[in-house]
Amino acid sequence: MSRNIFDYIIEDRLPFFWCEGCGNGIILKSIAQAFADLELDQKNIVVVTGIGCWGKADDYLKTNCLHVTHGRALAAATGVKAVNPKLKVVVLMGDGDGLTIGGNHFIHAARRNLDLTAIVSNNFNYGMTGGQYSGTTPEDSFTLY
Ligand SMILES: Cc1ncc(C[n+]2csc(CCOP(=O)(O)OP(=O)(O)O)c2C)c(N)n1
Repeated sequence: MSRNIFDYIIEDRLPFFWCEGCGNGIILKSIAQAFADLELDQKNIVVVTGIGCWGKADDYLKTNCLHVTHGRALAAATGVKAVNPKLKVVVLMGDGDGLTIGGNHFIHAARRNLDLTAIVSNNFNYGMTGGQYSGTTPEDSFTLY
């Protein structure tokens, strides 16, 4: 059966709430396209999100979703995968979420190597709270904060 992005994205919720020029919508569309290409059943996908602009991605998805505390998405996803390894567990994190406040969980998730799919939307700053520096902000650069 051929699938398309609207098997995974809730069309009624469009447009996305992200700001004009933000790449998050393009990333989410690409993820939905990947789900379609792999012909994944929505029931077998669990998308785990943290907090932040990118953490809102689950608002638009028809898959199972788990929206958890800032920096802890990989920890929650580890629990989901440990209980049911057959699930396709996809973890969506901002750079602040995944690599800064969540930096330790990132290291331990890599060490455990449980076959989670971790996707970091790296906008090089803490977007939702106004542009504070994150762990990926390039040295000597300025954000709008
Ligand atoms: C424990 C905790 N600390 C701080 C916050 C405040 N907070 C909410 S979103 C956010 C920044 C998110 O930035 P990032 O993860 O890079 O995602 P983006 O918004 O850029 O997509 C912060 C610091 C929070 N919600 N919880």
